[in-house]
Amino acid sequence: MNYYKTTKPFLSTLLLCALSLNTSFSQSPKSLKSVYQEDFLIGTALGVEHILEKNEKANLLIKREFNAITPENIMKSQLIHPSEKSYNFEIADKYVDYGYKNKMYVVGHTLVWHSQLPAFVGKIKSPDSLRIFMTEHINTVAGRYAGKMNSWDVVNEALNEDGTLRKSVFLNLLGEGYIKEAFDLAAKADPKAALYYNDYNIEQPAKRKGAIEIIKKLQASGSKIDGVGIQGHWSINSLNLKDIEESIIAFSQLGIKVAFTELDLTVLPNPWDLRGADVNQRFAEKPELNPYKDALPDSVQTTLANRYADLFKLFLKHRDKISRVTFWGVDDRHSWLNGFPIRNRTNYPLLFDRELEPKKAYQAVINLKISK
Ligand code: 9MR
Repeated sequence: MNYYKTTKPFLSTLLLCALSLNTSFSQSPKSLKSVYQEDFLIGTALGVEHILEKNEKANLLIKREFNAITPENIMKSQLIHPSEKSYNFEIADKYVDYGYKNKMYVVGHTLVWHSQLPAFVGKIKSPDSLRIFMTEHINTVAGRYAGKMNSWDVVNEALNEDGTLRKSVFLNLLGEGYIKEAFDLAAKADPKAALYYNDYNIEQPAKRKGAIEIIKKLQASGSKIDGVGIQGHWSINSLNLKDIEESIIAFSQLGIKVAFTELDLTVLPNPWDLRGADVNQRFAEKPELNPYKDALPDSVQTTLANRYADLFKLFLKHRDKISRVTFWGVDDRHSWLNGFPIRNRTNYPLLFDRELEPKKAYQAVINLKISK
């Protein structure tokens, strides 16, 4: 007797049952990238372990759920350009190959950022030397991946909270024209990549105004800018949908795309009303500030799911203006929010848990598309 013939109907029925239940990740027929296919790209930030495909479960998850990737750290100048004449392209090359091989939208992060600079830049005191660094850096890094990189975060976090320009080494030595210089260098080094200005809290009115000024000045001077990245490091307790919606509209009225480039929602208390992602802000560890050390209570799990559903409803409403929504990490274990702004906490900001299983928030985001 033919085993395949006799067992096939039974197996198909079993499979159909499993698919219709749709409760477990391994059986789920849907994925984030497939349900949002007509709306916008769905991305994730990759660490070295993901790029090197160290964990098979994570690797399968990334390939199944996401169609865009951002390197969480390895393209920052401190790592990719550690000393004046030396570059470290090993992992960055693998990152770009990973995206290319898996037909993903590949983002470069980031060319000009005041943070995570190589030590030698800290010693630079003259505008000429800094200009040489910035020019060589952009030419070499963006030039190397030209034609393979879909998009670059050209300038990252150039603004203060009040919308004025941050007094970074770039502003101090080169003046505000450094932003235009950076965009023009990037456009020349990689004419095909979409060029973005990326920052946190720019959905908030004062900082948004600063971002709009940057974008308008670039446009008025004939520079290429294709989009703005609202990072999206937010909290389940203070998500401001009104600010976010007004920003999507205001930025897209400038004729550019809006991306949510580093989305995560902290569930932990922030008694100092700290918002955003200034990596220099750190606070002391205290047990009461780490309330979900062992597990996340169901009620908070539900709040997280509801907040993600609220956000994605808004994103869908403005799908014509949004190019991409990228989560800042693959799963809760991987998230930078376990160590910021207080070290050694247990946070739960993403859609996949520490075992790489989908959370209620994942299902909430998927359901927005399949329950219609
Ligand atoms: O998630 C990143 C973390 O691992 C790094 O230690 C940190 C400093 O380089 O940067 C984090 O990513 C930041 C991103 O590059 C820019 N926006 C804020 C992000 C969170 O700090």
